[in-house]
Amino acid sequence: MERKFQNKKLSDDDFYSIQKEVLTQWPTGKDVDFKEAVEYHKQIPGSKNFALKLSGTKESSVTLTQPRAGVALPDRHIELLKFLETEGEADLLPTTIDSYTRLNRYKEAETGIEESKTTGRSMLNGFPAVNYGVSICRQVTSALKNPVQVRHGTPDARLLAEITIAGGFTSYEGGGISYNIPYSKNYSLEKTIIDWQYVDRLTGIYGEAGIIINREPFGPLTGTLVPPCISHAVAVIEALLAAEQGVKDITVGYGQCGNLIQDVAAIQSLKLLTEEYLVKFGYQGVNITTVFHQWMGGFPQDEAKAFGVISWGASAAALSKASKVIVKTPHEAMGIPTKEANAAGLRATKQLVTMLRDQSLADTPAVLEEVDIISRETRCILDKTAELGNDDFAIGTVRAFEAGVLDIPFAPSRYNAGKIMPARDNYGAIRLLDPANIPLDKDLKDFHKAKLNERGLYEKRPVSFQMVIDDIYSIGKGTLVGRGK
Ligand code: 8ZB
Repeated sequence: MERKFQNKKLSDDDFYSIQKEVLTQWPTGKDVDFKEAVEYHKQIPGSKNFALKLSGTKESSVTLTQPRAGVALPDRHIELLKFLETEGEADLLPTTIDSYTRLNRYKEAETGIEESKTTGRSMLNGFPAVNYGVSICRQVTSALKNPVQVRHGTPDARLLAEITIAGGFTSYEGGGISYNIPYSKNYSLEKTIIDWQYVDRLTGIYGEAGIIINREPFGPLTGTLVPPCISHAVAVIEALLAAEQGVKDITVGYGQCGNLIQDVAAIQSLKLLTEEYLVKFGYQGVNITTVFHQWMGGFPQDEAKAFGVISWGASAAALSKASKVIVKTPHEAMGIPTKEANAAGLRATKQLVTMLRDQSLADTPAVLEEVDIISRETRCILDKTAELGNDDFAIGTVRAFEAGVLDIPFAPSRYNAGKIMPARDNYGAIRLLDPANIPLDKDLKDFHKAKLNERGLYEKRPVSFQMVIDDIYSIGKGTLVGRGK
């Protein structure tokens, strides 16, 4: 079966013929029964539905907290999530999937499970949901009070989606761009877009059966000096691709840059731009919420300093009025956190999002100015992408990456140009030192140049790649702008 590569809703024939193949990729696939899964979801209380809980934030204006967490064995995993719910006061829960599963290497995941049983500690860096199958996933999701989301980084996430959604998860992270370009070297973009069309269509089919499943493109991309316009363009495109497949509830994301004005403006513009482009391309009735990721770059080793970084992220998340915040832990520089460290990061964050709930920076002139800048930049990229694809965003995206019109900094993929150079301006906002082929208008290019020149003058050194290097390591060393020696 050869389907044309385009941004078009999968036909039932296409979907079900792919499904046959997907569900035989690993033995647990045969336990997926869509009709039975819909009945199962119908008895899950609304308080445990991800989309419903997120939408509740629209009235309350409090940003919900969510950790990352996943271990190899189901009992331990449930214990961990319960701990984060009670001791960490987490509003939303994750299940972070292990790296073997993310690469569809289920045999090795099986070995990891066995080794975890014999050693008594987790030998996988997440929960291998495919190996466990539908009924163990249901043990996890039913053991908790709050909604649970699958968080991973899987280029081909079709079987994982089938199993976990049937397993009672009500939200699924990822997308054909955001789980490819930042994560893989050789995975074709066309292939990952096709495979994520399947995941989105599956979500759409659940929706048509009355079960609303939240979808979340991965906002931070490489987490390394990503200018908001780039991550926004990817988020909007993935929202458009999802909407075409019938997805009705989408959370668009953004990773903290560190400059408060830019961060608040980024979340505001992200929501507005997503809604603008959905309407512009004919998608009605899609509910949009936002997620703010606490600092995704290098962290200080010192736990007290790490709490400083976490709390600044919590503050920016709260002041931006993001619907939810993904929380880091004081063990970030070391690796996978203990459950205690994870809960501590959550509680520090909870303190700030509740303390700051009544403050807003929405109408601050500097924020409004930055909203305007980010929106204009993002539209330049999106409109060029649409043009390259004759208004088809699947085709346009592949062409835009080929042309460097979409270019993600520091991504390993050979499908990414890797030509742009981001750096902080004198106030720590992320700008483009070299926009390469990002199609910004001349006045926007001049704006970036002026911002970098201002920093160069202040630091009495030329604007150069050395600034980029200094900025990558700065937060770990206690500053935001890497001022050099
Ligand atoms: C792209 C996301 C990276 C972040 C955290 C890392 C890092 C990964 C787990 C986890 C808790 C896990 N992360 N796997 N945190 N439990 N199994 O995701 O530390 O912050």
